[in-house]
Amino acid sequence: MHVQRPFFMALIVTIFGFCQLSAIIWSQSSLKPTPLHTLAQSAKESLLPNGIEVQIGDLHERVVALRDDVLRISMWKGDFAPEDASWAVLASARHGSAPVTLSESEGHFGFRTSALIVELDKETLEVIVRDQAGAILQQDARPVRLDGDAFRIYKSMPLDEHYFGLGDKAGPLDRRNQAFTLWNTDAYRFQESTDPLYKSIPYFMTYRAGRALGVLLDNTWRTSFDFGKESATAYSFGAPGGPINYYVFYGPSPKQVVQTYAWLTGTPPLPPLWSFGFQQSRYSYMTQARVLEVAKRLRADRIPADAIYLDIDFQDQNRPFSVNRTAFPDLPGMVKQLKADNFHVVSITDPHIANLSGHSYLPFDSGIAGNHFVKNPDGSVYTGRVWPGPSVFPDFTRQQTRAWWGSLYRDLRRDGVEGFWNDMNEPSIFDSPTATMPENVVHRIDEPGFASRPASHAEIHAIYGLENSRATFDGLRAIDPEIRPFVLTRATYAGGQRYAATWTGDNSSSWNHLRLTTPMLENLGLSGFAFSGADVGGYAGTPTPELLTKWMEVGAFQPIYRDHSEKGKGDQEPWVGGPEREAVPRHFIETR
Ligand code: NBV
Repeated sequence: MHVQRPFFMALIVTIFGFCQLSAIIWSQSSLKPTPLHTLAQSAKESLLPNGIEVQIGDLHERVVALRDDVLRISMWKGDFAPEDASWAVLASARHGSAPVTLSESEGHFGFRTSALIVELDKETLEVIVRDQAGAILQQDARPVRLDGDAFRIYKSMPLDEHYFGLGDKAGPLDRRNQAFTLWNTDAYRFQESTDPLYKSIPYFMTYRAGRALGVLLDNTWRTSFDFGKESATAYSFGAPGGPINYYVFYGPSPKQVVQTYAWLTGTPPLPPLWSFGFQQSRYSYMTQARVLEVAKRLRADRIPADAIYLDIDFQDQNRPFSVNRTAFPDLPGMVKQLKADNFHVVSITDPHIANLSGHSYLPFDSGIAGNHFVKNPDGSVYTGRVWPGPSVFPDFTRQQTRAWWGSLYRDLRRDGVEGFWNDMNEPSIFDSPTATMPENVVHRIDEPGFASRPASHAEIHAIYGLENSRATFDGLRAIDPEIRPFVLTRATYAGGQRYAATWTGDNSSSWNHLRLTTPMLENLGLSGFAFSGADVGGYAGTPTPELLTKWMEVGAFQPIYRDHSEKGKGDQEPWVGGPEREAVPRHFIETR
């Protein structure tokens, strides 16, 4: 033993030195990437009914075929795969399974479906996806970069490949040469270069040589996507935490990719017919009399409008689910009168509930009684300042909380309000340095399919608006199973199209913003949100008569057609430019 120990020590030192030396050589060589494992470890393959799992050391990579043309790729360290749960991807899709034929070569494990060929590098775990004829559709550009909980996936970026999706990020239609962060943000007066914006839709489509491919990174943390800023030859996506879990799906047509994205994340419900009409809004029509006056003018001027909006000032001191009875003395009467004239009323219902104990404010009292609000790490209820002053925030990751939230719509529904607008649900918070909740605020997930567990706001932030709009949609259906709810949400995540339509937030009354509406709405459409709009005339500022007229024309051909503008600026209704100009929107609304 005495003789052997130094020998073993020397051997270990030699092996260690060799590994280090090879690591240095490998990392310096541009031809061969750094391997994910030491040389002593070799890859083990496990066969699955619909794919393969490969293990090197404690690193696992699993690639399975959910359909012939849909792959799910996941990677994790240690013995336990991440929880198979998703806010976005339907269980029916996640549990899909297509038959595969295994194939192995000297350097690769792999399999083929009737549509795709998959190869996994035995040393680096890099993935290559080919079509049936062997043409490369997607290829890792280097091994997945792992750094603590953070990860980044790099894919080769051919010179002639183009990228679409990620929801309504501003800028050109093609995402190439740009980088984006997904972190839902109240971006008042955003500009073409502003990022992040209101939504997180971690999905994009690649398009090259007539072939389209979809990629959905189902990770709710602060994900980021880089299409050529960091490198001219690789695009990448990653997150500071959460599961390494993405779906790759083949067209070849873009239309098939969008259809498959809908297979994965769901389709929008059929909206009520009236929501396709012209919608008139304003922050805010301050009184009942003003709402009726605007409606009367629309009819008198033969502007065929179908909806009229109540923004936050219809409420008592901006408190959600309350009504300012001085300004709106007879809300049900007003709604009835409007309805008789074929107007449908949409009201805002922000998620921040006024922190008002002892005021008989039902949303607060019942929310506290039901333990429905998100907590600080010390267990106290988290409070942040928004429109009503200090406010508390429903924990929409709990199914009971969503049901409670849904029940709050009973009174407005009884009063005849038909559409509901979920604004400020990034969530936007005024007195926070990050403009939202601290990342250590605690949610308590209680949701079928998920383990019941506490989750940090860092994990939940991206889905707060999604689950808010889901609670609204499901609540409206629970109150009245016969209606087709119209829910308009500002923040959302992939799959949010199942519950709500959306708009692009606080744009500006400028020609550039009018131009931006087209690529923003097209990319939203490619990202599952077929029913979306941008504030016609621009939200911030006052449009010139020329700009308003042109915007009314363009808006007529966009899915949601809503004229909306901010407080304290000039009027923006179709008649403000005088009778000659007003004839233009009338014509285009009629055409629509
Ligand atoms: O509720 C007021 C506004 C609303 O009109 C707008 O459409 C939202 O995007 N809301 C933002 C709150 C604050 C605006 C400065």
